[in-house]
Amino acid sequence: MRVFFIGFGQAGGKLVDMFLAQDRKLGSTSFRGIVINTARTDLMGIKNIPMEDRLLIGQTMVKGHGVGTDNVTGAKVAADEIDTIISAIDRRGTHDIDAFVVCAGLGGGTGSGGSPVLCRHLKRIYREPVYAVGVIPAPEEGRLYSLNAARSLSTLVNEADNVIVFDNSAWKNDGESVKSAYERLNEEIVRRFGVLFRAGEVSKYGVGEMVVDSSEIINTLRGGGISSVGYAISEAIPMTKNGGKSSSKKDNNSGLLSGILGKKEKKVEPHVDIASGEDKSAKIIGLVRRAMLGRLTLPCDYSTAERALVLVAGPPSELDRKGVEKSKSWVEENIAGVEVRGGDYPVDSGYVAAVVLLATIGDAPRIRELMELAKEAKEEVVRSRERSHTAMFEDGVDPLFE
Ligand SMILES: Nc1nc2c(ncn2[C@@H]2O[C@H](COP(=O)(O)OP(=O)(O)OP(=O)(O)O)[C@@H](O)[C@H]2O)c(=O)[nH]1
Ligand SMILES: [Mg+2]
Repeated sequence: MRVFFIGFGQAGGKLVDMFLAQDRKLGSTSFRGIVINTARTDLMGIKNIPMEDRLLIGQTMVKGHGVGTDNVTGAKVAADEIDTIISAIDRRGTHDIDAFVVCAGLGGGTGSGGSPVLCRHLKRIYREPVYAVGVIPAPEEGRLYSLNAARSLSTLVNEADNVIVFDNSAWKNDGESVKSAYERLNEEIVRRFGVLFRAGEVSKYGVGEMVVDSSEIINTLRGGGISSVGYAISEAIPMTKNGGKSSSKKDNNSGLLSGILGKKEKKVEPHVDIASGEDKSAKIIGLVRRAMLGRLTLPCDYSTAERALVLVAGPPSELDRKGVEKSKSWVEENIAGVEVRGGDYPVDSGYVAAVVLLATIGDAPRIRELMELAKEAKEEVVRSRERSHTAMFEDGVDPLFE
């Protein structure tokens, strides 16, 4: 899929920076993008995006210093400067893209407030679907972050065609602070979504036997709401004497796709056993199960997913049609809906990986928690308004007639 990424705020900007770095490393042109922020210094920290594609907004209001976790200001700045944002997107070129993906941390101010506004305008202006990749904060980041995320998310699900969520709290290790884990978390995000969004793009290592077209990703995400992604990777594939693993020809592109699946490609000793069809198939089914039952980007009850997409990436010699078909049936038996799409994606790697996109999920504990928190906060505001209203009446002042 050809994706136009927009990184909004600091987390969003860093993610898009990494998506584009990955694309460059692979020698691919599937991804392009711009980054937007209200903080000048954060934009300066971006490494892989040319200056003209880094947009500083809100200068008259916050003078390049960021909106300081105030997502109402974040939304206002985005709305006021939407024409500038759209011009920057058009300048980068949109005619050949399949989808927009807006990335943001939903707990702060700029990306949290700005991304729903941007999604609404993108949908109004372009025909391509608009997805959001939203990072939700860990509870330890504080109540304000959670409230911002709850508010942003409830708007975003109405404005974007689908919101794929990554939960920081599910991914940081015990004893590790969220901040110190950013780099690692971002790698996890970019690895999963990089493989997913890249599906259907023809690589020089061939077209899959069962190609996943971008329309299948789009149809999987069509139900809207919130989605989550699972991922699992195999052990290193033993190389066969006659080159059972993908060739390691030395040319300009050699190894460009290596590393895409996430493990350091290591040299494997030549091995005479060639995995039989049965073995390959069993391996694929095992990986897909691990992807779906293991840690998801947003921990959720997978049995409530309406649709799913199963993607198996690896060297062509390891991709097995029967394995993919059986995995799809297994996923179909385990989710609420019956629409399970899938296929393979040949890459030059010494590993096989499975990505499972669980789309339009019905229940996720952390989302429920965020929504309850937002509801409580709203009730508190109403109660405190009522209290001050009563107090004013007691003083003999009716604010309506003041
Ligand atoms: N996974 C991950 N989360 C991040 C990263 N940077 C920030 N966050 C989270 O994203 C949320 C929003 O933070 P930022 O992106 O810094 O906020 P912003 O959009 O720049 O907004 P302001 O700084 O308030 O103007 C918080 O919950 C952070 O924990 C990152 O690099 N990776
Ligand atoms: Mg910021």
